[in-house]
Amino acid sequence: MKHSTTHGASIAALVTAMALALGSVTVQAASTEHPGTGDAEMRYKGAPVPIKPGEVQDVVSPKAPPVSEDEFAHAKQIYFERCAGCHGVLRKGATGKPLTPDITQERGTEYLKAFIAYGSPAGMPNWGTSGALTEAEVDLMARFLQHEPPTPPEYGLEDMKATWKVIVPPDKRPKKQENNLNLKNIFSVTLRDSGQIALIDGDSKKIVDVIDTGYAVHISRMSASGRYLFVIGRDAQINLIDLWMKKPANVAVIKVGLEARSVETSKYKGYEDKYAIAGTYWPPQFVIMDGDTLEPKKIVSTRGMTVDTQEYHPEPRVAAIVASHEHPEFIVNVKETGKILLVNYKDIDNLKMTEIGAARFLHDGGWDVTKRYFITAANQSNKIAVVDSKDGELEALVDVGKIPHPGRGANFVDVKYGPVWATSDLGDEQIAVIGTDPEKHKANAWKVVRTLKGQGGGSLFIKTHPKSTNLYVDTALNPDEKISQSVAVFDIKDLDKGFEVLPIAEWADLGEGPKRVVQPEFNQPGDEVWFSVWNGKEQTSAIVVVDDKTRKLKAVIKDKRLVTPTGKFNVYNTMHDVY
Ligand code: DHE
Repeated sequence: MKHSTTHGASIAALVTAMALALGSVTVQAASTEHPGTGDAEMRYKGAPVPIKPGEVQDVVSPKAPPVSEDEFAHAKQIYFERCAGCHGVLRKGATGKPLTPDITQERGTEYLKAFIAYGSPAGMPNWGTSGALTEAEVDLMARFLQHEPPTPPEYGLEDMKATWKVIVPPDKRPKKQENNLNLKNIFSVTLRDSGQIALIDGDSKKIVDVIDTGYAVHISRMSASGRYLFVIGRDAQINLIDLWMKKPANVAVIKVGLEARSVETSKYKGYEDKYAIAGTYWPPQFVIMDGDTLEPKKIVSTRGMTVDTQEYHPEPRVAAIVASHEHPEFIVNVKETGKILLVNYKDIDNLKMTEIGAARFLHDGGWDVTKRYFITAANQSNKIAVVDSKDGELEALVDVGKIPHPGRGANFVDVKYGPVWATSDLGDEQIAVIGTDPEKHKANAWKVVRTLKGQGGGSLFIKTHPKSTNLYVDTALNPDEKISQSVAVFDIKDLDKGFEVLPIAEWADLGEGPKRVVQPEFNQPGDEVWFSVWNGKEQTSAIVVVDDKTRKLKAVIKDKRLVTPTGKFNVYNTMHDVY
């Protein structure tokens, strides 16, 4: 995108004034495309929302400037593609500022036009001067934003059931594993832009199968027994894949909303494979389903009051969900309200829920090594929340660097401080190492015992394995190609030594493209670590396998079918929460 050099002094002053008026957000390494917003954050949050403009109901506000029917349709499209990821579908504000009509009507059309066109140092992209929106579109958006936000439809049991399909009923499925695969070492690989997953054999590194799933697949999770694989797309489609079949395939499918990111299955003793749960971004709710058919059983809304100001939020999205090992419970992160719900599935008709107040913008997280404590990022609050899943209470809120983003985090034993869990950050180069053993290392528990310095900001995932002495940190969204295309590896036995850089994308030898290196994932024996080299849809991507002991290249998996690989989920490690 080009940058305009024609900012008039008066416009610049206006933009600065507007930035102050609308409040300010944390400023990281400023992007050249979008002044004020870190490149990494822009790339991460700016993804289109998969809600179709035709699905939402228009609400015209008499006090707002006129917008024709055609214009409304166009504005909705732009809003869902460009704005909703940050400002929220209902414009109540998420990582971007609130844009409800009470605020926008007061500002008026000219003010909003300048804001949209030029952006702000507080984080708003310069949609007009970058050429992303035309002058007419900027004018349209300035008028559109003064109307009530169009509301996408709700999505209840009937809607879910209308999409639900049991392709192979449980009684027609195999009674035992009917293939010769070493299932424990299979990887389910997200093929983000082809709406598929690839099953890759960790032993032979061969693609076993490519299976159609939802749009822009996000994550895979395993049932407790290791038989069923659950895959969820951004479009809230869940695919249930039976790994016991001669050729693993979809056995059930359902759409649980309009937009989603998380799925999990019951893991408590006696409930293995019994239930599944999925959380949606829209509508803001979660649904408990049968584990072997995906039949939706119970839907619970997450709308409610925020943890701090205790104001109503109409759109608190469901982020990470984990299955408790201490009780028959799911642990559900509610992003905008900053609450963590312990949802007891023992009796779903008389559902018991414990609401734990943590901090706003809960995102991703994972278990400590004992699987008693759930450790999760409240990313825009720059905090890590710790939940004691045994006693059902908040154990600690720990201050860390800018926008922590652990994935599921990394557990290891620090030579000086005992058992620890670590997260890297999206917004800076820090890696926070947090003590996790309140029994034998009480003084260190839930404190940042060390802060390591990685290659830079833009980190999404960090990983190690109980058998490894290496800690891998990606920097997939760093604006510097050298950094986004490589990973840092620390020696757990000597963290003070600093890191070594592994040039993963260079090893893949792919030719053109962004080639972001993302999400380290170990194989089942814990002697190899796999990285995705995430290229454009039309470009060649790959998976690079590194020998963990020697840190040397072991294999490059290249195949026409590997379109935009991102997340990789080893069956055994995902089943047993090993990370
Ligand atoms: Fe993710 C996990 C949400 C962008 C790859 N992502 C998650 C989880 C959430 C989430 C809530 C935790 C699920 C759980 O544990 O139950 N991700 C979001 C977003 O809202 C966001 C910021 C924007 C969007 O439009 O989706 C987003 N995520 C991305 C990407 O751009 C990534 C890098 C590439 C991609 O595939 O889209 C990406 N997210 C991942 C991966 C995980 C994930 C690989 C699982 C990591 C793990 O090890 O468990």
